[in-house]
Formats: sequence, structure tokens, C-alpha cells
Amino acid sequence: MTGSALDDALALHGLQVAGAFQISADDALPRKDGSLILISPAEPAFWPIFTATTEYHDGQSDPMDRWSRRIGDALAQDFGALALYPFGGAPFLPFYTWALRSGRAWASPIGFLVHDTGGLFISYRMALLVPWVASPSTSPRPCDSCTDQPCANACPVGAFAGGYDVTACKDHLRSPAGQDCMTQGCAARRTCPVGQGTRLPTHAAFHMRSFL
Ligand code: B12
Ligand code: SF4
Ligand code: SF4
Repeated sequence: MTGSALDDALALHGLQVAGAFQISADDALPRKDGSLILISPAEPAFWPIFTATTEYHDGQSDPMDRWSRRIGDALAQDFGALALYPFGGAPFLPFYTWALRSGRAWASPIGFLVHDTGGLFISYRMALLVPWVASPSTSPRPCDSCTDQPCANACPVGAFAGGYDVTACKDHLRSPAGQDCMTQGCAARRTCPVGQGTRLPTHAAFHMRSFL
């Protein structure tokens, strides 16, 4: 099995490779060589594929996490890999740090990750620890050429004034004025020109409900 076979297998589920890097012996991982491949939704194709699955319709909790685990475990078996997930409770696996190591995501002015194609809407459904060698990318950080940096001032309650004020954000989301963020997705994330418009409002609203 190879990287391109993995691309094909991911596409069937509306997923894509969002970054990769070679692991080192110092990483606290169950293998000491190979690569970590970060996997994200391929938007907007992902949403209609996910909403056609059993997990989305069965009425049980955490449908996207349960779906991710089912797909990730099957991919791991097919590709001789180990599947790792960003959810499941503390201690969390360091996906933010792994994203930085991929060379395709960076810390934005508001602290969230910004990705070379997904922008501020980047999210990872899983990582696959594979036996083959993958190199990090060398894309430029988009914020360095983004003169206005609109994300920095777009939050209506200034939740990014110093770190991320989760309480201020959630208080706003519960108010009538917060329905814009609740139904369209985080206003600050939406200002990023990178990948703008690829997150469908119904997909964004699903995550906002689960966040709140
Ligand atoms: C805990 C957590 C949260 C917490 C607290 C985040 C915070 N820092 O305040 C809460 C619940 C508030 C949260 C919210 C959201 N989160 Co969150 N979260 C996580 C989670 C599960 C664990 C982070 C962690 O503690 N890791 C363990 C530490 C030891 O390792 P590390 O992550 O490498 O550590 C680095 C980061 O903590 C980073 N860091 C330091 N300060 C800050 C501040 C911010 C804002 C961030 C993002 C990172 C960050 O520095 C550390 C060293 O490099 C990660 C998934 C994961 N497993 O990593 C997602 C993750 C960071 N979150 C993510 C997402 C998508 C969200 C939401 C947007 C969810 C949504 N609605 O869709 C919301 C934000 C709401 C909004 N306005 O849109 C994405 C990344 C998004 C991005 N572009 O940055 C991740 C990677 C999950 C994923 N599946 O992809 N999250
Ligand atoms: S809006 Fe500009 S500064 Fe903000 S994350 Fe996107 S590219 Fe970076
Ligand atoms: S969801 Fe809305 S209130 Fe929360 S951080 Fe984003 S813009 Fe601010």
C-alpha cells in the first residue's frame, strides 16, 4: 500500500491528507519510525458523505467522533497503520503541535491553527501512523502576506483579546446576537481568505452546537 492508494481510500469518505511528517525516536508514540499523516475533511464534499452515515442518524452522542473511529480503524488495518484521534478525553494527543510540524499549518494571530488550504476552518478527524516515509511541506504561512489580518478584530465580543476567552464566546453564542456564529460558524474564522466559503453552514452549525 502507498500514499496514493491512501488518497483514493480517503476520498471515498470525503477525507484528505492535510499534512504529514516523519516521526522521530523522541516522539512518545508506539512506533519509533515511519510517518504521521494528518487527515481532515475534504470540504465541501465531506458533509453530504458524513450525513448519509448510520452514525449521523442513530440519535446517539458524538456521531462524528464515532464515525471517525470506525473509518480510521478500518483504514489503519488496510494500510498497516495505527489510527490516533484528537478526541476521547484528556490527556489529549498533541494535534496542534503535530499540525505545526506538518509545515502546512501555523499559529494564526488569534491562536487557532491556519492551514494552507483550509484556512482557519482546519480540523483533523484522525492521524495515521504509517510505516512509510513522508516529508513535511514547505508552504508559506498565509498570515505573513495577509496585510489586514481581518481575523484579529472580527469577534463581536473580543474573545481573542488575550488568549481565547471561552466563557465570553459561549455567553455570546447563547444570546440572540450569537445566532450568526451559531448558524454560520465562528465569525473570526470566516474572515480568513484562505479556503473561504468551503465550510458549508450546516456543517459549521453542527460543530457550533456540539461546542456549546
Ligand atoms: C481542549 C480543546 C479545546 C478547548 C480549549 C482550547 C483552548 N486552547 O482554549 C475548547 C473546548 C475551548 C476548544 C474549542 C474549539 N476547538 Co479545540 N481542541 C481542543 C483539543 C481537544 C485538545 C487541545 C490540547 O489540550 N492538546 C494537548 C496539548 C498538550 O497538546 P497541543 O495541542 O499540541 O498543545 C498546543 C496547543 O495547546 C497550543 N495552544 C496554546 N494556546 C492555544 C490557544 C488556542 C485557541 C489553540 C487552538 C491552541 C493553543 O500550544 C500548545 C503547544 O504547541 C484539540 C484536539 C487535540 N487533541 O489536540 C482541539 C483543537 C485544537 N480544536 C479544534 C477546533 C476545531 C475547535 C473549535 C473550533 C470547535 C468547533 N466549533 O468547530 C472550538 C473553537 C470555537 C470557535 N470559536 O470556533 C481543532 C483545531 C482548530 C484550529 N483551526 O485551530 C483541534 C485541533 C481539534 C480537531 N479535531 O481538529 N478546543
Ligand atoms: S485572516 Fe489573514 S492573518 Fe488571519 S489567519 Fe487568515 S491569513 Fe492569517
Ligand atoms: S464563535 Fe463568535 S463569539 Fe466565539 S470566538 Fe468566534 S466570533 Fe467570537
